Amino acid sequence: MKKIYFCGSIRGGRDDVFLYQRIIKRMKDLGNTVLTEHIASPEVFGLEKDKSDHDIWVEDMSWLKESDIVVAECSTASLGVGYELAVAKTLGKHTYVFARKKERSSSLSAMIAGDPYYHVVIYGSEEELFSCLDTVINESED
Ligand code: 6IA
Repeated sequence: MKKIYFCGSIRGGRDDVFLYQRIIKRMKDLGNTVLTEHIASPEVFGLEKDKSDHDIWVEDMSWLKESDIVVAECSTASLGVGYELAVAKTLGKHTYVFARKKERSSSLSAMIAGDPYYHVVIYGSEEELFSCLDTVINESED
């Protein structure tokens, strides 16, 4: 079972918050621990109001170091998620990046899509997303 650092957009926009909830539930149902469950909270802005940005960064960097794998849902672009992905690479974490297919390609930044370090999955349906998610989590078993 894995400790998973899940990344999803917060200040980048909350359009996919319910998708984040379903992804986190799926990872937990498979028996994993998700270190960053707050990403799926519709009240994240209220929950974090007593924490400074520095506190948030310290806590997140500590969870990132502690994690076994990193999973990011990148359909809503986020500066914070891009930063976390770069740090995850520096730390040598197995890092899986999911983004919805768009008509011609996806909206995923070329800086992530073009870096062979990342395991990138561009999915067409949520069924496909979950099937790939199950596979990558099993693949990453030590
Ligand atoms: O740039 P973004 O805010 O979209 O960055 C989102 C990513 O940064 C997520 O994957 C989180 O791991 C991390 N992050 C950003 N903000 C927070 C946060 N509180 N709490 C925990 N992790 C965060 C923000 C609350 C604030 C807006 C009042």
